[in-house]
Amino acid sequence: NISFAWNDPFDLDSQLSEDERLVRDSVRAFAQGVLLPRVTDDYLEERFDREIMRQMGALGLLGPTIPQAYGGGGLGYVAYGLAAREVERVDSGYRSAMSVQSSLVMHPIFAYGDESQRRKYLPRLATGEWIGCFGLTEPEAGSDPQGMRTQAEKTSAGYRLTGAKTWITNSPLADVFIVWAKSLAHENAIRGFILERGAPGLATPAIRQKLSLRASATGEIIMDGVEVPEANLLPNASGLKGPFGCLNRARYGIAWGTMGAAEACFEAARRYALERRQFGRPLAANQLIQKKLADMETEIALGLQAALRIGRLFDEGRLAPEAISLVKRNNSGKALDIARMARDMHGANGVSAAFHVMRHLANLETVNTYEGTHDIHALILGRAITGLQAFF
Ligand code: TGC
Ligand code: FAD
Repeated sequence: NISFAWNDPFDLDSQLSEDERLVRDSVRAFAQGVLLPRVTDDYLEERFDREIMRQMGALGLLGPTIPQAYGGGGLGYVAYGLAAREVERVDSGYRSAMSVQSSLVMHPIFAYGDESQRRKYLPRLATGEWIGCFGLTEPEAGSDPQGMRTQAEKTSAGYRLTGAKTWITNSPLADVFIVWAKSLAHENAIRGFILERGAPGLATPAIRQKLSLRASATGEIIMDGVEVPEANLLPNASGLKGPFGCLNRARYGIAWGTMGAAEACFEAARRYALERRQFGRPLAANQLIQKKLADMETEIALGLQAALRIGRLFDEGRLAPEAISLVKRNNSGKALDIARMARDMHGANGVSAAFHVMRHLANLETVNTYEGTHDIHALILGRAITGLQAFF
């Protein structure tokens, strides 16, 4: 008799290697033991504690796919995805901090930087001693980063950067800034620069009163003629494919992470429906409730299989960016639907921070928007399907 596991219907577990299971289990223990007990306070107080980065660093969660020679974990993309799933099971904001550091800061330094940049920045980013951020979005350029206004002018010693980035994860506490700017000396091509806190003309005001991702710090990067030495230009990337190469990795992590948040909501809704009684029986005994649980389980099972599949393709070097768009878009949207359903099934308790589901719901609104909105990924896929550009 073949048994069915409601929380692992396709036996994902057996599709993982021993090492991958080990990563999953150790990150789960950290997330449940260290992050979960503090998340409600962090969220309500709109706080991100840099100690969390050191703890993640100690566990090998920062730069897990970067070679060990630079302080990274030397792991594959499936292991990275499993870690994102476990961290986001607790909160999308904590996963954001990890994704930005790993995919959007360490990756470009590793992939586009020279050896001295790698040696200088990667080890301290890997331990969490330094925190990094990634500045692409601007007040007038979100979905269309080609429209950015930030400019780099050539000087005798390097470049002078002027412009503003906004909605930047980690910026208020970052030590290291990967900033993308149009470089006049390179025919106005988009180039990446490494900035450091303390540079004259650099300011990082926090964006307050977010109703989403409150356990993650978000801010601006204001550059008023910031001098950047030549040695801090990323030499090996030019054009939008530089930042997009980083986004591919972060979007991939989101494909897994959102399923962690969805699983947390599904499991909370199941537990609540079994415990809560109305009309003389558990909520879970009602057909409408069971259908919602079945829908949630189905989308999570399919979403996890898709995430695993693109992870394997990534590790084999065969993953097209459009496939990442497909799964980032689907899993973010489905996780948002699942969180909304779970909130509803908790009745009034669902709006309380103590039950976690509304926090996930509010977070997933951001996740559905950043790293390319749900509709922008539809347009990326639409272009791949039809060969026709529908952005403009
Ligand atoms: P397009 O003409 O499509 O491409 C320009 C150049 O880039 C190349 N390229 C890619 N390369 C690698 N990976 C990808 N995914 C790539 N997509 C495009 C492309 O081949 C081309 O290269 P070349 O050599 O010909 O120059 O550019 P477009 O301007 O038409 O792009 C349109 C669009 C909408 C697809 C793109 O702009 C887009 O994806 N917009 C969304 C913007 C976005 O995702 N922003 C994210 C900001 S960072 C963030 O949100 C972090 S949140 C972090 C957290 O807290 O977790
Ligand atoms: P817009 O581009 O103005 O889009 C608004 C709406 O219009 C969306 O629904 C969009 O889908 C739609 N739309 C836009 N263009 C089209 C079109 N051609 N056709 C049809 N519909 C269209 N950015 C960074 O660079 N680094 C970060 O670390 C970072 N962290 C973030 C953290 C948080 C909490 C948030 C909320 C955002 C963060 N972002 C970051 C910014 C994020 O990437 C952008 O918000 C996102 O790319 C969308 O840009 P926008 O907000 O300007 O929306």
